[in-house]
Amino acid sequence: MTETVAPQTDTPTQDVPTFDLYIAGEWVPSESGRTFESRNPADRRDLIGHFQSGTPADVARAVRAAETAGGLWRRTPAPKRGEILYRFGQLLADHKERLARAMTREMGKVVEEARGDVQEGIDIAFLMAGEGRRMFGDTVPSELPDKWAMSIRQPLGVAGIITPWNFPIAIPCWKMMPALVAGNTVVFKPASDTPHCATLLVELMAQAGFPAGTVNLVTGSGAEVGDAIVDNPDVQVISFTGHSSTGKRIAERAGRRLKRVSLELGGKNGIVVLRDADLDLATDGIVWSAFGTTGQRCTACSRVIVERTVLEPLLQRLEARTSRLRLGDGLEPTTDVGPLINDAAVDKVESYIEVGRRESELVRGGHRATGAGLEHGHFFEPSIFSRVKPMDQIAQEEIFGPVLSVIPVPDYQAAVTALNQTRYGLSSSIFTRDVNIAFRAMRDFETGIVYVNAGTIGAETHLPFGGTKETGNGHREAGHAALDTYTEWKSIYIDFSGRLQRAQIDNQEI
Ligand code: UN1
Repeated sequence: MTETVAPQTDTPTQDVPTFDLYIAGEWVPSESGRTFESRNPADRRDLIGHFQSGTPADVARAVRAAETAGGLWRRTPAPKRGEILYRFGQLLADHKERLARAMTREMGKVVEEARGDVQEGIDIAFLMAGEGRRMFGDTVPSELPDKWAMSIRQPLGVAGIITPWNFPIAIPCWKMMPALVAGNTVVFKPASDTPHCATLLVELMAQAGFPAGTVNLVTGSGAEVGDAIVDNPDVQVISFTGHSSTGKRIAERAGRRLKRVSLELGGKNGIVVLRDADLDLATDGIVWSAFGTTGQRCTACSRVIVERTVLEPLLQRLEARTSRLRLGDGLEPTTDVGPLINDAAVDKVESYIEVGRRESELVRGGHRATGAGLEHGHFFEPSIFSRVKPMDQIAQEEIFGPVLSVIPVPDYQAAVTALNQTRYGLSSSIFTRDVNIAFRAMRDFETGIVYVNAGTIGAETHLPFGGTKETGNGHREAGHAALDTYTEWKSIYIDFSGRLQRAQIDNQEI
């Protein structure tokens, strides 16, 4: 890590690299002539690089390139497209360690988790590569003799991919792999906090052999680049993961043009712990889900809903385990919890701590962490509130940091009510040894993902990922459900009878 204090200006310094946009198979500067910085959240003195501040004109160029490339790409047989995805997945695997370390440096998660993030990219690349040889449609009998009926998936055209910083390799891959294998081309706008990861990813995509123009990278702000992608009439589908308010705005703007929009938004994920649960196991699941990735996952657990009779023993375990978590640079092998992404995130967490202090009882943490080695980063102590009520503000709003609310309830039924009393519905979990209750929970929990005797994080790439209510707008990522976002159905009828046959009219009664 460099000790140099880099100036906070737009002027590239000599020893810090400047990265370009990737449009039509070429690395090119933005027409703006401006750049922005990416810095290490564990040590703000560490300047990673200067990145192009893209503009609407850059987006227009990228969309034109994607449209042009789409003509050939959609006609390339899907198994051949899949072969490029296989090559890309293998390249990700070959470069896993380098990417993981770059990720930790740029967004802070501990390197073991960063490896998992890259692995998720590899998994979806291989899964979608296989879709090149499946991509099933339906072949059904016609109601008329000598007539064939079937449906096939067709690509939509240009996909606008707008991604967050918390899974800077996995989430772009979740979106781009199904889009590409289905025959779409892509304009990719990564979060402004993680342009380096995005650049490394696109470098490998180019190396894997995606033809020029099929993948285009435009870095820059949401206001300049994101909005231009959403508003461009030649972008047919937008996939966005991020904040709910941004997602709603995107849906409104895109709705005016009847664009397809897939949204993956907030969460307020809860873990229910019943009196018969294995409390040590539950503690492991809660601590991992609440403080892993410093609480910055859409799937992070921010609420524990516990049957009152086991509140005290569970709290004791949670406090003991949390007090042993070591904060630090995620590249250090001793670190359990890395920094928050930026200053604004620290301010937000701190303001919720104040809210929580008024509403309930802070039993652990609650401060910015500034000990030795932490003074130049965005560190915050893992924090626990107890005796939280289901409708308290800290139990309702997404904090996206290491803050856990423990909510005591009298019984299972009250736990279900509390769990579902939120506007989000991404992930949930229950710890119990009672198989009947476990099955009831699978039925009763109003979330897109339910875990039994495990935490709320760690979804695998071959099942649908997404949530109910305000977590999204009904679409799912990952699994073969992901193809639904990036394709539309075409139904095809082939009449080989040699005469006019009228459906619904000429089909004889028998
Ligand atoms: C996210 O935080 O947006 O299930 C994605 C998980 C990860 C993906 C999280 N596989 O926790």
